[in-house]
Amino acid sequence: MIEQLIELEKTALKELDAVKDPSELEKLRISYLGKKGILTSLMRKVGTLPQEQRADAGRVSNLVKSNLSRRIKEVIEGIESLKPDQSAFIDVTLPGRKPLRGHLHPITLVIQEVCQIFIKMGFKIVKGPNVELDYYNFEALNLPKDHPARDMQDTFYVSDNVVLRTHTSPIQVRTMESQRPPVSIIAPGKVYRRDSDVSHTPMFHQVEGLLVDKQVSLGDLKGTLTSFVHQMFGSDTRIRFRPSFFPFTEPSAEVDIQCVICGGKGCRTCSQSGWLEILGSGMVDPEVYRFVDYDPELYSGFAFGMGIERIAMLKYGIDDIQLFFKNDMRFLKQF
Ligand code: 2NL
Repeated sequence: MIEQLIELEKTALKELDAVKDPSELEKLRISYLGKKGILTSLMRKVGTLPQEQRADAGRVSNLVKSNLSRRIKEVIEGIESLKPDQSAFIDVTLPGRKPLRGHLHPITLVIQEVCQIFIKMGFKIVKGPNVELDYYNFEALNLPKDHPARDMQDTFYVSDNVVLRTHTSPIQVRTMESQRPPVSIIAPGKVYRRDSDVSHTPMFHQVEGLLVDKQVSLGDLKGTLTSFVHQMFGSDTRIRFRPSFFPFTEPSAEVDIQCVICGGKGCRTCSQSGWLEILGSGMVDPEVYRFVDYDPELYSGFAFGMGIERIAMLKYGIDDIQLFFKNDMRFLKQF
């Protein structure tokens, strides 16, 4: 019996030394010290031994049991003391964490797309200040101080003579002021109007264009804008020029495209008309040339302007302008 116990202790200690994780250790503990464990069974037999062997066998078996229990406790502590260390190991074979990749805002994407079409036609991109002199925003565009189109309602005034630009036209006035024709420029950027409801935001984006040279005609305007519309909305998009009025162009025309939602049949988006207005345009009013010192007898030109949010909504079938300004990733992620 005693030899058996000593042998058992030897094997158990050896096995305990080889244990690597807590579940393996628990299995080993049960196999020796559990209710049906090897040591437990052996200890039960101590009582059946002859009187003279019983005391020694009892003492040795208790010793083996306490040795094994102590060793098991040590092994547990050993495994646990390894844990914090393990976090310091880096498995270099694991795949790396995918970095979150952002992308451009849909409005930026549409501005870039519009600009790219005009760049291919030879236009140059020009930028200008968002805070603008009244002179460049209104006066030089044939909008004198008492003109109804510069209604206080619509303009953010910084001071008497300074405004947040209500369109990007002042960029073009500044360009004409600083260079002689030929001029062919595209002016993209933020514009500001005191307007805020379901379909208006106080800041939105515009792209305007201007081309001035000798002998520029309404035909050039029509050809340029038709080409733009066909590249932007598809070459089979029907288009119409509808007479209109702007203080800085004469004659003026608004450009409509066949409704992209219903294909011209009439729906809610196009108010049953089958047409959607996408931009305003016209031949630059000779009055504007006076302010930039161009000779209206020598030069003529066309200009146009479009709201980018509107273009983006029509192109992508978005029915709520507020979505562009909420920064909801579920919306933005789609572009
Ligand atoms: C619209 C209409 C337009 C222009 C903008 C312009 C600029 C200069 C001279 C003459 Cl410097 N015109 N710009 C002309 C016609 C229409 O915009 O509906 N914009 C959203």
